Amino acid sequence: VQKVAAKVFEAKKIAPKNYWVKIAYPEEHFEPGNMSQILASVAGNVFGMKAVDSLRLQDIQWTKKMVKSFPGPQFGINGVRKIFKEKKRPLMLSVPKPKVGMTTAEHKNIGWQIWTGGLDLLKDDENLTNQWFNPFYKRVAETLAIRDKAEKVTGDVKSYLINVTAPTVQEMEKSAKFVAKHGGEYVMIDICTGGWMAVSSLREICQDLGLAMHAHRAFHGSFTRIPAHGFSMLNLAKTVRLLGVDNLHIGTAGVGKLVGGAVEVKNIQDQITAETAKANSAEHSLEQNWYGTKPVFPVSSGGLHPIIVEDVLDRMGTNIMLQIGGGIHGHPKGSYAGAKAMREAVEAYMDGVHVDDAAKTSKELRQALEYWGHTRPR
Ligand code: RUB
Ligand code: CA
Repeated sequence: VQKVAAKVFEAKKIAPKNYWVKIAYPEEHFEPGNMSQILASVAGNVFGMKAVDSLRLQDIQWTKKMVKSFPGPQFGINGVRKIFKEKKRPLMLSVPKPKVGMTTAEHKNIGWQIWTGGLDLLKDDENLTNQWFNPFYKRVAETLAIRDKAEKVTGDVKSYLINVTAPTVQEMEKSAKFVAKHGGEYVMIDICTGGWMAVSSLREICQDLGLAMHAHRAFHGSFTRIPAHGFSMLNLAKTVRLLGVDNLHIGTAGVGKLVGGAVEVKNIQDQITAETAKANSAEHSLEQNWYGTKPVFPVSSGGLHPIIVEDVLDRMGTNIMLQIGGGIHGHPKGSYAGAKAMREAVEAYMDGVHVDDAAKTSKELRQALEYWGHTRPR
């Protein structure tokens, strides 16, 4: 018992009943490679104790042995860039909107428009899995067939982030195998509602099938968002880097519609991409040596449109993925024009051209500028 007990080694009082506390655990406390066991321990019952009014787990500094007990991403940023033969610019993805309710024919038609309009990836949304109006197997087979055509027409690599989140791991495995059999390169999983065991299991399945993994974080706001309570987004990001997802949504650094300001999001970006991430006192995060774990591709998404893409790239740099849903399909001339506008906004940024100037020579970008201006969502 003594051997596996935890120790408080620092407690800083910041208000009468308010402390920042650091706690060390011996490695023997844990089952290496079992995230569900580890988090049941360090982020478990303590959150429900009557004696605790509120509690925030801000960061976990993982030891070498623990880091090495997880696979980390199979592809990482460079591996994903290799798939697309694209070394520099942000990769671009789009979720069809409305996100549920379209038939398979409608859904794949949106795919065709955004691929031929210049985007790299079509993406399922978090709550589209296997519903009657757009069943999984039909959607995968038909959409990947259209994808192949879009590749022929454009001469570029195109892919599809297919949501394999399922009721059981067995079902998820069946889905992933079907994706691989039909020539897909990617699957997507809802990491929070799916759970750590599902993410770990899918990582193993993807290793066997050679598929990359996209992580959607819907539900995270229920435990990350209140500053004085819960499990931070930083923790979530580090957890899934260990588990081995290749892409993760981390926010728009304050530009888009969802929570996560510039300081927080930049710190998370650093933590999921660095070889050794520095401590950040403003964010109360610790140094983390990743011992060779591959970096995760940060995905910026939520309430973006082509005209404000440059604001995101100014804040996060160009080594990211950009997802735009409503800001493409809501373009006054439709999804194809929206995709063109987004592609042109990104190309302009890469050439150092301001989006307002680029709009003078691009019809689709001009229409986007007239429609949205530089407005950011609340
Ligand atoms: C984006 C969307 C995604 C969110 C997820 O659509 O629906 O689910 O971005 O949030 P749109 P996050 O581009 O129309 O806003 O990326 O913060 O995890
Ligand atoms: Ca969504």
